[in-house]
Amino acid sequence: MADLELGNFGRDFLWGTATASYQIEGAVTEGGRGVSIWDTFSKSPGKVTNGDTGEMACDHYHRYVQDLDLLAELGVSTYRFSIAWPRIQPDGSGQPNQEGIDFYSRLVDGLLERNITPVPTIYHWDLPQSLQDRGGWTARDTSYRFADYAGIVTEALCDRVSHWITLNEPWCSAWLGYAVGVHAPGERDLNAAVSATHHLLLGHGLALQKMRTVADAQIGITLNLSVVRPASQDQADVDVARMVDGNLNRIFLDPIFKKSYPSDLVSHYGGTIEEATSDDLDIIGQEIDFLGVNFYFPSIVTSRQNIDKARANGLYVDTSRQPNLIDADFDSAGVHRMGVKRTAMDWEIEAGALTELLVRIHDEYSELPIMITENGCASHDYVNPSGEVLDDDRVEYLESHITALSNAIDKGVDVAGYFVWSLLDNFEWAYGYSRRFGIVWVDYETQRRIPKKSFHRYKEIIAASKAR
Ligand code: IFM
Repeated sequence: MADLELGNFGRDFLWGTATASYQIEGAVTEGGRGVSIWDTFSKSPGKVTNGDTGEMACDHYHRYVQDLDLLAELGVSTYRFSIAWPRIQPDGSGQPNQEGIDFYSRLVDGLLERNITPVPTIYHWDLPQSLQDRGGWTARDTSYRFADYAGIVTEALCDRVSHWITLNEPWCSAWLGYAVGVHAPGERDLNAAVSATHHLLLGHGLALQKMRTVADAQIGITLNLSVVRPASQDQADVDVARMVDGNLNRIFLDPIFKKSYPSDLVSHYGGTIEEATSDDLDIIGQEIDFLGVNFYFPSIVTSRQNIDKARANGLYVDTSRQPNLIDADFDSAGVHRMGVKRTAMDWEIEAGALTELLVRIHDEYSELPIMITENGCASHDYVNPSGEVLDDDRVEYLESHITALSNAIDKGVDVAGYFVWSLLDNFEWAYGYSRRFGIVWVDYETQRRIPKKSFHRYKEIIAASKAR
């Protein structure tokens, strides 16, 4: 394997991996944990491939010591995990459940004993069901409940935790959860998604306020962002790409960095966004210490009226499924370029898009440090007769994206860390266990872990970077 050019990564660069509570912990009825929206959703027939649920997942709740040892063997300097809200407040409010706090406290101690910096995400989608029963993220009250919960976990762990992430990918919570309906709670209502977007952002801001009074720490938010390109220079395609970009990127970046919602989206959506007061926007736009970016793939979109033209231009447009609510609203469709490799999620691979995205954030929004809090790919992995998982395509994916990061640093972007998604194969939401993102194979029958080739390659990269 060729050596990567790692000269751009400083000595204190944070090399890590990431996971999330519902995707790995299992033990959903243990330790006083309450019910989350993902427990409910995954048990509803037809929502998750093969009827999979997170009930057992990787059994990390019981096997976390073994998983911490894997991290130590990998040589990471940091680990991003998430805290399950229903373990801390089973019903989403009130007194904390000590057993839940103790679990994360043990996890943090175990990381520190291995010289690994813990980076907890406070919310990675497991909303207590009781709060969903009162409207979930469409209810303003949920933002205040979230801030209380964030205050509780910060107070409990701030003596040992220096880096925090408030929310993971609020776009997915709001738009996949309340508009497209493929994530919990499974609603299909554009207005609900708009309202959830604002309340998630408000919750982030209120949590920041509370956390600042408790801890002197580095606090950020993680967004799933991408470059959105029109399939052609036809005005209809350009207009559609602008709206899709607004829905994915600007609707979060503008309030966080400019204390306003983009005017085109305000006039398109109206509703809760239109009513957002300047007080709300001041809360949302408070200073953060770093921006977390999750990057997987670039997006290329066409106006539906141009689908035939896109096909004639050699692009692939899948029209076998009904357009989801977002596509229907913008009259858009996603396209694929022929000859561009795709992952097992059907996501196009283009590492250069990561450089482009980071330079855009730097030029248009902020020069704050950026952490790539997730990047990785699902592959068609298997254990070969020698007991190995030779995931060469994942190795290639990771190498090319690390190179893309180095290129972004060359162009002046302050990149502070990189977290591979994911340490372990795990519960991939609506896809259940049918998609594997881990650099460690998990045999779900036996819970045996097998480090894949990508684990060994990432270990080499980290060691080489640290040795410079
Ligand atoms: O598994 C998810 C993760 O929970 C959030 N970001 C994207 C990953 C891959 O789909």
